[in-house]
Amino acid sequence: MFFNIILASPASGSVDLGWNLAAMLSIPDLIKKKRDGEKLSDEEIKLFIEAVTANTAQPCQIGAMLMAIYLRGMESAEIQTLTREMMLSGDVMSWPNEWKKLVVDKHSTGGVGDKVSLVLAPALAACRCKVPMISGRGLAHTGGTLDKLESIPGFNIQQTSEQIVGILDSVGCCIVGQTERLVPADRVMYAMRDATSTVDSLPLITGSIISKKGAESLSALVLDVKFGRAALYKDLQSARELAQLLVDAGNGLGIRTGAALSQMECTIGRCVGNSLEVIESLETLKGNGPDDLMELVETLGGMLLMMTGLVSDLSEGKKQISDVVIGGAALSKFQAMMQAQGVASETAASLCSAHTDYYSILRKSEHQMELKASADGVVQDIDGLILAQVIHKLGAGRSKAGMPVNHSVGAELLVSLGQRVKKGASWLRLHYEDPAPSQDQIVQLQKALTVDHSETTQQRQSLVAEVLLPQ
Ligand code: IUR
Repeated sequence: MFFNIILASPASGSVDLGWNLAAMLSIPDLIKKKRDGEKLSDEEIKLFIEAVTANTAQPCQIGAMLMAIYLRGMESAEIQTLTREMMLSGDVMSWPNEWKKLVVDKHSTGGVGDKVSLVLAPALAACRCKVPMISGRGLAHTGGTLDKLESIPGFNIQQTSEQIVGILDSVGCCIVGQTERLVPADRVMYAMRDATSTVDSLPLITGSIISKKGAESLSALVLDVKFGRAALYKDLQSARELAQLLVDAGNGLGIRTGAALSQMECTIGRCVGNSLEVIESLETLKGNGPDDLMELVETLGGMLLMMTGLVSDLSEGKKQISDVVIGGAALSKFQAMMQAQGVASETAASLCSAHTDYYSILRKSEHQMELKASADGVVQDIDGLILAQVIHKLGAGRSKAGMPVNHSVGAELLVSLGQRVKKGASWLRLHYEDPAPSQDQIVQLQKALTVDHSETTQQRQSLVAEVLLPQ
């Protein structure tokens, strides 16, 4: 089966802005207007995004406008227009009619040990959804889904639009990198945000994230907005504010959009690091997943099933997702997706078999080291930010775009929150190569574990604090 994929709506064509506006407005005028705290009109935002895309705006002008937006903010109508114009700066995908209600995706604002996509995409495909998941690489201390998948030999994250349609038709899900032609305005603006200290601007984050989801022509989108010490936003209130903006912008583009606010203090699951997270994802797809990871997968998946109308309430949606994971249907989809994205069929089959020797396929680090608990007691806290920062420096992450990562570097938690431990018991297995961890890094890691002398063990807290669903 072959489909017409792209509805090209590039911004390169000339746009009729009306003679008076086009004649009167220049980029410095627009910058001045925003600099002085005024609202930009739809035409003015369109003009600016077109100039960014066509490369007619100078880098200093783009930087100045980004800073003006950062300092002055944008009203909800401006954010809506910014998002739409960014989306229209490149290709917008289109899907066969019969998929119209079923095309879904998820976006997370970045976590530690966040391997949700690897389980969620095939689980949704097993529930009849079409999931063209466009993912990213690691940012700062947070890992990237594409880096994780590339630890599987042969996995090709670069697929053309035609190939994406083919994989969705035959398998139902794919996890790929952004293509060159999708939202080119974001590519320019994102790089400049990094260089101008304007990354953490709510309107710019919203435009960047939702424009890319809009270009996927989704029917439904769920956002996993994290809060806590290892998240972009540290407190629930600011995460809620971002979530509401993202939900409004998504719904404004006609995508049924919901959000979950989830805690990001420790790690999601027990493993952090690329190959280790692939192993934990495969174990989850074989029914042996940690409770916190399953909770996120079920909640985000259940919300999407509800938003597509495939189920009528959230609990039914969560149950369907849980059933396809526990029953193995999601694992079969993951195997088929690996094969469709370039992994040899024997490799994909072996990774998905019941008793896999994972390290016969995935690279194991040359060295492992176990860290020991320094006191008897109950595990009260494990600081996910410290774990992420140390393994990032040991090579699991990159300090500059384009640098390679060491897929074998990572950490495995050997204890859970609320568990009783004995002094001297191993609590963390560190996987490393070159560089080896310094004494200072070991001291840092030891500070990540808090054990106290209370007698009682505590129940695991739910990760999902709140859910926002469209009306
Ligand atoms: N991811 C994006 O796609 N855009 C952003 O602005 C951020 C993360 I922050």
